[in-house]
Amino acid sequence: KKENSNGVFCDQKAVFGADDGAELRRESQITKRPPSDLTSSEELLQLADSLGPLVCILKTHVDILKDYTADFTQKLQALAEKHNFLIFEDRKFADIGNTVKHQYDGGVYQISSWSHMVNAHVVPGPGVVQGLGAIGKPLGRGCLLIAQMSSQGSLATGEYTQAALKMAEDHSDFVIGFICGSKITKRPEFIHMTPGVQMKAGGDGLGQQYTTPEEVLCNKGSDVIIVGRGILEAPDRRTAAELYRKCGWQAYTKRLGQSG
Ligand code: UP6
Repeated sequence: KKENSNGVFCDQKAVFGADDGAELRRESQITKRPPSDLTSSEELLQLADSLGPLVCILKTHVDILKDYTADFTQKLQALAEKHNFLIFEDRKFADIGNTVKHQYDGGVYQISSWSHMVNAHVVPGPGVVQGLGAIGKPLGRGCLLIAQMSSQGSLATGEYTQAALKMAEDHSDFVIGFICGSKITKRPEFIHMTPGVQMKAGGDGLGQQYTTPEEVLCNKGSDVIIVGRGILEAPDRRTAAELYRKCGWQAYTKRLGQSG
């Protein structure tokens, strides 16, 4: 188990950590690196190899790759093995059970064959989890339910979030946790993973809202931070990933200290 098992992800992107974000912010003011959307398989594989030792999970959006081939997922699996991280395809399934079964298992990407975990919206009702589970359970895969979203004006709040929790409890043989902004249940079998994380709170002009690792892991009680552009747009992605990893771990252990 890695030190950062509470920690930082990649989003076709990557993961990092530091004592505080000041150094990174200073650097990014000096070096204006053009943002990369990581639509190249080769670049993503290079990033996975470089940041693999620093992340517990690598989150992908396979459908934005412009040059996807089945070879890519084989190489990604080999890197996951080499660096001991899990693969999470952020597909956000949201259809009836029968359709998501096909989307998960078939098509061009055959996601169930290489991604250790996927996620789903709960808006269709329990059929979405049952459909995904029919494919994923025999393969030992896991599913995260989207209980809350980081974007401004999200409708996934209140009763909707509670319905996601209930759906998870009813399908705990396949649902392993939540995408959420804060801890929504004390049940230890569910993991909480939070996107919308950067060293400085703010937004991206398209509705994304950022919170800091300290706030997410220490104050909001989440277990894992999901970091995309905080790493991808940094002047040095490895340094940034290490910064997030370290900050995340410190915030997590601080919370454990407080609760213990
Ligand atoms: N994501 C969110 N918010 C959610 C759910 N998922 O941002 O509520 C995903 C996005 C993106 C990543 O699809 O892949 O997390 C966040 O990237 P960023 O750090 O570059 O904003």
